[in-house]
Amino acid sequence: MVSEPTSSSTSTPGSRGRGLVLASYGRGALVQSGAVTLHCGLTGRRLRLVCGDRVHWEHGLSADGPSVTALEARRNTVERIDSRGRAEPVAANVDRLAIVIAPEPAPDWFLVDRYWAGARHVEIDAVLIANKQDLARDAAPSELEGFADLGLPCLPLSCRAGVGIDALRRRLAAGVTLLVGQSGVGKSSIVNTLAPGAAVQTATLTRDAEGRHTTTTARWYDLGAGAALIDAPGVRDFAPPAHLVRAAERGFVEIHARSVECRFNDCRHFEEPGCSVRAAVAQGAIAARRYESYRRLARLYENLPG
Ligand SMILES: Nc1nc2c(ncn2[C@@H]2O[C@H](COP(=O)(O)OP(=O)(O)O)[C@@H](O)[C@H]2O)c(=O)[nH]1
Ligand SMILES: [Mg+2]
Ligand SMILES: [Zn+2]
Repeated sequence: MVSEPTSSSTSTPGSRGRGLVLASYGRGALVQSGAVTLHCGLTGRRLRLVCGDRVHWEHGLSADGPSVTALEARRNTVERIDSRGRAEPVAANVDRLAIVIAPEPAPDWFLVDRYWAGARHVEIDAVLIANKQDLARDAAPSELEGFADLGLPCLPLSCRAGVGIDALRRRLAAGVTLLVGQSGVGKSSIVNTLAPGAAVQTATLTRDAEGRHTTTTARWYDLGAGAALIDAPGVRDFAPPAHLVRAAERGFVEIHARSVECRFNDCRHFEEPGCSVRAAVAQGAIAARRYESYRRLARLYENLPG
Protein backbone atom coordinates (compact mmCIF):
# COMPACT_ATOMS: atom_id res chain seq x y z
CA MET A 1 0.00 0.00 0.00
CA VAL A 2 0.98 3.60 -0.41
CA SER A 3 2.47 5.02 2.72
CA GLU A 4 0.64 8.16 3.75
CA PRO A 5 2.78 11.19 3.12
CA THR A 6 3.56 12.65 6.50
CA SER A 7 4.27 16.31 6.94
CA SER A 8 7.17 15.65 9.27
CA SER A 9 7.72 12.98 11.87
CA THR A 10 10.17 12.75 14.69
CA SER A 11 12.47 9.98 15.77
CA THR A 12 13.34 9.30 19.38
CA PRO A 13 16.85 9.76 20.79
CA GLY A 14 18.72 6.48 20.64
CA SER A 15 16.79 5.20 17.61
CA ARG A 16 18.28 4.25 14.27
CA GLY A 17 17.21 2.72 11.01
CA ARG A 18 17.48 2.47 7.26
CA GLY A 19 15.75 4.78 4.86
CA LEU A 20 15.29 6.21 1.41
CA VAL A 21 16.30 9.76 0.42
CA LEU A 22 13.19 11.52 -0.94
CA ALA A 23 15.02 14.79 -1.50
CA SER A 24 18.45 16.11 -0.69
CA TYR A 25 19.02 19.68 0.44
CA GLY A 26 22.31 21.44 0.88
CA ARG A 27 22.73 20.53 4.52
CA GLY A 28 20.39 17.64 5.00
CA ALA A 29 17.94 15.22 3.48
CA LEU A 30 14.35 14.14 3.77
CA VAL A 31 14.43 10.42 4.53
CA GLN A 32 11.55 7.94 4.43
CA SER A 33 12.05 5.24 7.03
CA GLY A 34 9.17 2.81 7.32
CA ALA A 35 6.07 4.90 7.91
CA VAL A 36 7.89 8.02 9.04
CA THR A 37 9.51 10.84 7.11
CA LEU A 38 12.52 12.34 8.83
CA HIS A 39 14.43 15.54 8.28
CA CYS A 40 17.96 14.31 8.72
CA GLY A 41 21.20 16.17 9.10
CA LEU A 42 24.42 14.75 7.74
CA THR A 43 27.33 13.37 9.67
CA GLY A 44 30.59 13.15 7.85
CA ARG A 45 31.43 15.95 5.49
CA ARG A 46 31.95 13.69 2.55
CA LEU A 47 28.39 12.35 2.38
CA ARG A 48 26.75 13.67 -0.74
CA LEU A 49 23.23 12.35 -1.04
CA VAL A 50 20.81 12.35 -3.93
CA CYS A 51 17.19 11.40 -4.38
CA GLY A 52 16.84 7.63 -4.45
CA ASP A 53 19.79 6.92 -2.16
CA ARG A 54 19.45 4.19 0.47
CA VAL A 55 20.93 5.32 3.76
CA HIS A 56 21.37 4.52 7.44
CA TRP A 57 20.29 7.12 9.96
CA GLU A 58 20.81 7.48 13.66
CA HIS A 59 19.33 9.70 16.31
CA GLY A 60 22.08 9.98 18.92
CA LEU A 61 21.35 10.58 22.59
CA SER A 62 22.93 14.03 22.59
CA ALA A 63 22.23 15.08 19.02
CA ASP A 64 19.32 17.37 18.34
CA GLY A 65 17.80 15.21 15.62
CA PRO A 66 18.35 12.27 13.31
CA SER A 67 21.39 12.22 11.07
CA VAL A 68 22.36 10.18 8.05
CA THR A 69 25.43 8.20 9.01
CA ALA A 70 26.06 6.00 5.99
CA LEU A 71 25.20 5.64 2.34
CA GLU A 72 24.50 2.19 0.92
CA ALA A 73 26.18 1.25 -2.38
CA ARG A 74 24.29 2.64 -5.37
CA ARG A 75 23.03 0.46 -8.19
CA ASN A 76 23.55 3.41 -10.52
CA THR A 77 23.90 7.18 -10.46
CA VAL A 78 22.32 9.41 -13.07
CA GLU A 79 24.51 12.45 -13.53
CA ARG A 80 24.51 15.74 -15.33
CA ILE A 81 27.59 17.68 -16.26
CA ASP A 82 28.08 21.27 -15.26
CA SER A 83 29.62 23.92 -17.51
CA ARG A 84 33.09 22.94 -16.30
CA GLY A 85 32.57 19.32 -17.19
CA ARG A 86 32.19 18.05 -13.65
CA ALA A 87 29.72 15.27 -13.07
CA GLU A 88 26.96 16.18 -10.66
CA PRO A 89 24.68 13.41 -9.41
CA VAL A 90 20.94 13.92 -9.94
CA ALA A 91 19.40 10.68 -8.69
CA ALA A 92 20.44 7.18 -7.74
CA ASN A 93 19.05 3.66 -8.11
CA VAL A 94 16.92 4.57 -11.11
CA ASP A 95 15.27 1.97 -13.39
CA ARG A 96 13.99 4.12 -16.23
CA LEU A 97 14.30 7.56 -17.78
CA ALA A 98 11.08 9.17 -19.03
CA ILE A 99 11.82 12.03 -21.41
CA VAL A 100 8.83 14.36 -21.62
CA ILE A 101 8.19 16.49 -24.71
CA ALA A 102 5.23 18.58 -25.86
CA PRO A 103 4.22 20.75 -28.83
CA GLU A 104 4.66 23.69 -26.45
CA PRO A 105 7.40 24.48 -25.60
CA ALA A 106 8.65 23.16 -28.95
CA PRO A 107 10.85 20.09 -28.58
CA ASP A 108 14.60 20.50 -28.48
CA TRP A 109 15.55 17.25 -30.22
CA PHE A 110 19.21 17.66 -29.40
CA LEU A 111 18.26 17.68 -25.76
CA VAL A 112 16.19 14.52 -26.27
CA ASP A 113 19.25 12.88 -27.85
CA ARG A 114 21.36 13.84 -24.87
CA TYR A 115 18.86 12.60 -22.33
CA TRP A 116 18.68 9.29 -24.14
CA ALA A 117 22.47 9.12 -24.37
CA GLY A 118 22.57 9.66 -20.61
CA ALA A 119 20.18 6.76 -20.06
CA ARG A 120 22.25 4.51 -22.30
CA HIS A 121 25.36 5.52 -20.40
CA VAL A 122 23.96 4.09 -17.15
CA GLU A 123 22.20 1.26 -18.98
CA ILE A 124 18.64 2.04 -18.00
CA ASP A 125 15.50 1.96 -20.12
CA ALA A 126 14.23 5.14 -21.70
CA VAL A 127 10.80 6.12 -22.94
CA LEU A 128 9.56 9.27 -24.63
CA ILE A 129 6.31 10.80 -23.36
CA ALA A 130 4.65 13.09 -25.91
CA ASN A 131 2.39 15.18 -23.66
CA LYS A 132 -0.23 17.81 -24.59
CA GLN A 133 -1.70 15.71 -27.38
CA ASP A 134 -4.73 18.02 -27.12
CA LEU A 135 -2.48 20.69 -28.73
CA ALA A 136 -0.78 18.38 -31.20
CA ARG A 137 -1.41 20.29 -34.38
CA ASP A 138 1.86 19.24 -36.00
CA ALA A 139 3.51 16.94 -33.55
CA ALA A 140 6.65 16.09 -35.54
CA PRO A 141 5.60 12.51 -36.24
CA SER A 142 8.70 11.86 -38.36
CA GLU A 143 11.05 12.58 -35.45
CA LEU A 144 8.99 10.34 -33.20
CA GLU A 145 8.99 7.53 -35.78
CA GLY A 146 12.74 7.94 -36.13
CA PHE A 147 13.22 7.51 -32.39
CA ALA A 148 10.85 4.52 -32.31
CA ASP A 149 12.83 2.87 -35.13
CA LEU A 150 16.03 3.32 -33.11
CA GLY A 151 14.43 1.70 -30.05
CA LEU A 152 13.09 4.65 -28.08
CA PRO A 153 9.34 4.07 -27.71
CA CYS A 154 6.92 6.97 -27.56
CA LEU A 155 3.78 7.21 -25.43
CA PRO A 156 1.23 9.84 -26.45
CA LEU A 157 -0.39 11.63 -23.53
CA SER A 158 -2.60 14.49 -22.59
CA CYS A 159 -2.75 15.25 -18.89
CA ARG A 160 -5.35 17.88 -19.62
CA ALA A 161 -7.69 15.78 -21.79
CA GLY A 162 -7.04 12.58 -19.82
CA VAL A 163 -5.70 10.68 -22.84
CA GLY A 164 -3.08 7.95 -22.54
CA ILE A 165 -3.01 7.97 -18.77
CA ASP A 166 -3.77 4.30 -18.16
CA ALA A 167 -1.13 3.21 -20.66
CA LEU A 168 1.43 5.48 -18.99
CA ARG A 169 0.45 4.23 -15.56
CA ARG A 170 0.97 0.62 -16.67
CA ARG A 171 4.30 1.49 -18.22
CA LEU A 172 5.57 3.10 -15.02
CA ALA A 173 3.92 0.66 -12.59
CA ALA A 174 7.16 -1.06 -11.67
CA GLY A 175 10.46 0.47 -10.69
CA VAL A 176 11.74 3.99 -10.29
CA THR A 177 11.27 6.43 -13.16
CA LEU A 178 13.22 9.67 -13.48
CA LEU A 179 11.21 12.35 -15.32
CA VAL A 180 13.19 14.84 -17.35
CA GLY A 181 12.34 17.44 -19.96
CA GLN A 182 12.23 21.13 -20.69
CA SER A 183 10.44 23.36 -18.25
CA GLY A 184 6.73 23.59 -19.09
CA VAL A 185 6.31 20.26 -20.89
CA GLY A 186 4.15 18.88 -18.06
CA LYS A 187 6.38 16.91 -15.67
CA SER A 188 4.61 18.23 -12.58
CA SER A 189 1.26 17.58 -14.24
CA ILE A 190 2.29 13.95 -14.80
CA VAL A 191 3.32 13.64 -11.16
CA ASN A 192 0.00 15.13 -10.06
CA THR A 193 -1.92 12.79 -12.34
CA LEU A 194 -0.13 9.59 -11.36
CA ALA A 195 1.06 9.98 -7.76
CA PRO A 196 -1.57 9.68 -5.04
CA GLY A 197 -1.47 12.67 -2.72
CA ALA A 198 1.14 14.39 -4.88
CA ALA A 199 0.26 17.85 -3.58
CA VAL A 200 0.82 16.74 0.02
CA GLN A 201 4.05 14.99 -0.96
CA THR A 202 5.25 18.18 -2.67
CA ALA A 203 4.45 20.27 0.39
CA THR A 204 6.63 17.98 2.50
CA LEU A 205 9.41 17.81 -0.04
CA THR A 206 9.87 21.52 -0.39
CA ARG A 207 10.43 22.35 3.30
CA ASP A 208 13.51 21.63 5.31
CA ALA A 209 13.63 20.75 9.04
CA GLU A 210 13.09 24.40 10.00
CA GLY A 211 10.16 24.72 7.61
CA ARG A 212 12.09 26.90 5.21
CA HIS A 213 11.36 26.62 1.53
CA THR A 214 14.13 24.73 -0.21
CA THR A 215 15.25 24.04 -3.71
CA THR A 216 16.32 20.56 -4.58
CA THR A 217 17.36 19.06 -7.87
CA ALA A 218 15.10 16.02 -7.60
CA ARG A 219 12.15 14.78 -5.57
CA TRP A 220 10.69 11.34 -4.99
CA TYR A 221 6.96 10.65 -5.47
CA ASP A 222 5.56 7.34 -4.31
CA LEU A 223 3.36 5.53 -6.85
CA GLY A 224 2.61 2.60 -4.55
CA ALA A 225 3.77 -1.01 -4.72
CA GLY A 226 7.42 0.06 -4.71
CA ALA A 227 7.12 2.17 -7.86
CA ALA A 228 8.04 5.84 -7.86
CA LEU A 229 8.52 8.92 -9.98
CA ILE A 230 11.43 11.27 -9.50
CA ASP A 231 10.78 14.80 -10.73
CA ALA A 232 14.01 16.57 -11.58
CA PRO A 233 12.82 20.10 -12.28
CA GLY A 234 16.07 21.97 -12.77
CA VAL A 235 17.87 19.37 -14.81
CA ARG A 236 18.03 20.82 -18.28
CA ASP A 237 21.53 20.05 -19.44
CA PHE A 238 21.53 16.42 -18.54
CA ALA A 239 24.09 14.24 -20.33
CA PRO A 240 26.48 11.39 -19.72
CA PRO A 241 29.56 12.61 -17.90
CA ALA A 242 32.53 13.32 -20.07
CA HIS A 243 35.07 10.78 -19.00
CA LEU A 244 35.64 9.84 -22.62
CA VAL A 245 34.52 11.00 -26.02
CA ARG A 246 33.47 7.37 -26.45
CA ALA A 247 30.66 8.11 -24.00
CA ALA A 248 29.10 10.34 -26.66
CA GLU A 249 29.33 7.63 -29.28
CA ARG A 250 27.79 4.97 -27.05
CA GLY A 251 24.89 7.27 -26.34
CA PHE A 252 23.86 7.17 -30.00
CA VAL A 253 22.74 3.65 -30.74
CA GLU A 254 22.98 3.83 -34.55
CA ILE A 255 26.38 5.59 -34.51
CA HIS A 256 27.78 3.11 -32.05
CA ALA A 257 26.54 0.22 -34.22
CA ARG A 258 28.21 1.65 -37.35
CA SER A 259 31.48 2.56 -35.66
CA VAL A 260 32.75 -1.03 -35.81
CA GLU A 261 33.10 -0.60 -39.59
CA CYS A 262 35.26 2.55 -39.41
CA ARG A 263 38.85 2.11 -40.61
CA PHE A 264 40.35 3.32 -37.34
CA ASN A 265 39.06 1.84 -34.16
CA ASP A 266 39.52 5.14 -32.35
CA CYS A 267 37.59 6.99 -35.08
CA ARG A 268 35.69 9.98 -33.70
CA HIS A 269 33.64 10.18 -36.92
CA PHE A 270 34.71 13.77 -37.61
CA GLU A 271 37.16 14.03 -40.55
CA GLU A 272 38.89 10.67 -40.34
CA PRO A 273 39.30 8.74 -43.62
CA GLY A 274 37.35 5.53 -43.98
CA CYS A 275 34.66 6.63 -41.56
CA SER A 276 31.66 4.36 -41.92
CA VAL A 277 29.48 6.64 -39.80
CA ARG A 278 29.92 9.61 -42.15
CA ALA A 279 29.32 7.32 -45.12
CA ALA A 280 26.04 6.23 -43.54
CA VAL A 281 25.06 9.86 -42.98
CA ALA A 282 25.82 10.64 -46.63
CA GLN A 283 23.61 7.71 -47.71
CA GLY A 284 20.83 8.82 -45.38
CA ALA A 285 21.11 5.63 -43.32
CA ILE A 286 21.90 7.74 -40.26
CA ALA A 287 19.84 10.90 -39.83
CA ALA A 288 21.88 14.06 -40.38
CA ARG A 289 20.26 15.67 -37.36
CA ARG A 290 21.29 12.81 -35.09
CA TYR A 291 24.86 12.93 -36.45
CA GLU A 292 25.00 16.68 -35.84
CA SER A 293 23.75 16.05 -32.34
CA TYR A 294 26.49 13.48 -31.77
CA ARG A 295 29.10 15.96 -33.03
CA ARG A 296 27.87 18.65 -30.66
CA LEU A 297 28.11 16.33 -27.70
CA ALA A 298 31.50 14.93 -28.71
CA ARG A 299 32.84 18.48 -29.29
CA LEU A 300 31.53 19.58 -25.94
CA TYR A 301 33.48 16.79 -24.31
CA GLU A 302 36.64 17.53 -26.27
CA ASN A 303 36.53 21.19 -25.30
CA LEU A 304 36.05 20.59 -21.61
CA PRO A 305 39.00 21.32 -19.38
CA GLY A 306 40.96 18.45 -17.88
N1 LIG B 1 -2.80 21.82 -23.13
C1 LIG B 1 -2.19 21.10 -22.20
N2 LIG B 1 -1.50 21.71 -21.23
C2 LIG B 1 -0.88 20.96 -20.30
C3 LIG B 1 -0.93 19.54 -20.32
N3 LIG B 1 -0.18 19.07 -19.28
C4 LIG B 1 0.28 20.15 -18.63
N4 LIG B 1 -0.13 21.29 -19.24
C5 LIG B 1 0.15 22.70 -18.84
O1 LIG B 1 1.50 23.01 -19.14
C6 LIG B 1 2.01 23.93 -18.16
C7 LIG B 1 3.29 23.41 -17.56
O2 LIG B 1 3.02 22.21 -16.86
P1 LIG B 1 3.97 21.67 -15.69
O3 LIG B 1 3.39 20.37 -15.27
O4 LIG B 1 4.15 22.70 -14.64
O5 LIG B 1 5.34 21.47 -16.48
P2 LIG B 1 6.80 21.18 -15.89
O6 LIG B 1 7.53 22.49 -15.89
O7 LIG B 1 7.41 20.23 -16.88
O8 LIG B 1 6.67 20.58 -14.54
C8 LIG B 1 0.90 24.10 -17.14
O9 LIG B 1 0.21 25.31 -17.45
C9 LIG B 1 0.01 22.90 -17.36
O10 LIG B 1 -1.32 23.15 -17.01
C10 LIG B 1 -1.68 18.89 -21.38
O11 LIG B 1 -1.79 17.68 -21.50
N5 LIG B 1 -2.27 19.73 -22.29
MG1 LIG C 1 7.59 21.10 -12.71
ZN1 LIG D 1 34.04 6.83 -37.90
